[in-house]
Amino acid sequence: QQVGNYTSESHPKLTWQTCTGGGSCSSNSGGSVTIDSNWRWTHITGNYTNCYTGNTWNTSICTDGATCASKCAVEGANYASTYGISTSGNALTLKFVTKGENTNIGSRVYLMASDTKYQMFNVLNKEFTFDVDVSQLPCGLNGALYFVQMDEDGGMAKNSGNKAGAKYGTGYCDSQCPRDIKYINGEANVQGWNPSPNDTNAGQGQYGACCAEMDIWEANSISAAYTPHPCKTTNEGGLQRCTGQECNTPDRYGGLCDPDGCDFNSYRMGDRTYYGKGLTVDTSKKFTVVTQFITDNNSTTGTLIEIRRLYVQDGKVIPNSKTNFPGLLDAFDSVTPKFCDDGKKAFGDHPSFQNQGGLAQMGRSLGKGHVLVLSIWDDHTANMLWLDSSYPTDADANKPGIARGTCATDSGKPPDVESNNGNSQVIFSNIKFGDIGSTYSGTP
Ligand code: IDC
Repeated sequence: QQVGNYTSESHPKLTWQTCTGGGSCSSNSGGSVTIDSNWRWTHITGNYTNCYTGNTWNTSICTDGATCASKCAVEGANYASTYGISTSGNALTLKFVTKGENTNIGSRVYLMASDTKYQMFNVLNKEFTFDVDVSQLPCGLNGALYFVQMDEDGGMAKNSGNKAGAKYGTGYCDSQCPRDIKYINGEANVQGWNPSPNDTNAGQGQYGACCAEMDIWEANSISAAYTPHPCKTTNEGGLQRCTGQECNTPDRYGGLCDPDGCDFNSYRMGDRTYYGKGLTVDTSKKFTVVTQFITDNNSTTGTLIEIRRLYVQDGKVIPNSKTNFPGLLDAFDSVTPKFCDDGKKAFGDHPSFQNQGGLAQMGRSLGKGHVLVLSIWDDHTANMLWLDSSYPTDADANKPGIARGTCATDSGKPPDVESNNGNSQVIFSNIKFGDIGSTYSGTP
């Protein structure tokens, strides 16, 4: 995985703030974002021949993973014109479909501390806050802000085959153990690569990239969820390259990570008038999302025992919704071990979260340091119905846990949203990180 030199890589700047107890915040003006390596043009070093086109590898160059990585480079990116990514001050806009030389669908970017290093966060006993505008995100789309346990340098130090590093957005992993990653551990994922039958830009190789994931925000204008996903990979959830069953497939629950997570989605948890256009958290306009990571001893090295959520909109603090299934589930308004245990039981969900070590294991992972990911995507596997509709679609929608939002069960198909909702976008702004209570204000 070499570096191409046809387009110089210039990361869009994004400022964000660090806050302390008294509520005073200081700007990190050195922040920027980089786009994930998978979206980049990859071609023979010093030559315009593609190593990968559409959803297939050029197997005459890429005879095996190591050879491919030694011959092929990833290019610098034209952020706005190719990928629909732009920044202004503390705001990042991600557009859904961008028609440039090719048609680009969605994107995934990482916050950087310098030109070559990701910004690392330890959120334990801290608070993470941002503003979001989801008003232009319809059914089937997901504007996501989350943390994954990637390496600070993208894995460059560990893998001699990776010459591109964090600067070029390498080293991604998450709790789905994705197998669509083109380079993992400095090798191309060319062995066993199958072009996707329903995605002209993606495929799956024999390897996947597993690591723990903390979804602070997966949302559109209809539904939202926050979800810890622990893993039993090396280093309490760090990147581990998987093969076969390790990658959560064919048995979704027999792999190295928890693919479901313990999700808090207000609609799914029984409050159907809380989140949406014109509702308590009004998604027709911008609002602030606050997430607090509480440990048992109120220190950054304690055990994670609770993930709390609140919102601020128009100067008003809005407490999180409460779970509402009388006789079935106590009223919870945050993610705790008891919420996860009782909720999974009440809904009859698989206890993969518990089997992978639960909230404590998620906390051990977060304590190792995570990278911040911001993305916009559509869902070629489940049409985002797990977020905004009734899912599984053949289950009784009146059964607690099935309904997650008001989108139709036939909505969210990528060909539909890509042709009808191409202008969709998400705007993330005003990121603040700091002591609990220091990153927001408002009237009760
Ligand atoms: C969700 C995950 C999400 C992931 C999605 C698709 O939380 O991060 O992108 O799956 O793989 C289910 C579904 C399962 C859901 C989960 C939470 O089978 O796909 O996980 N859940 O909605 N049934 C009950 C809960």
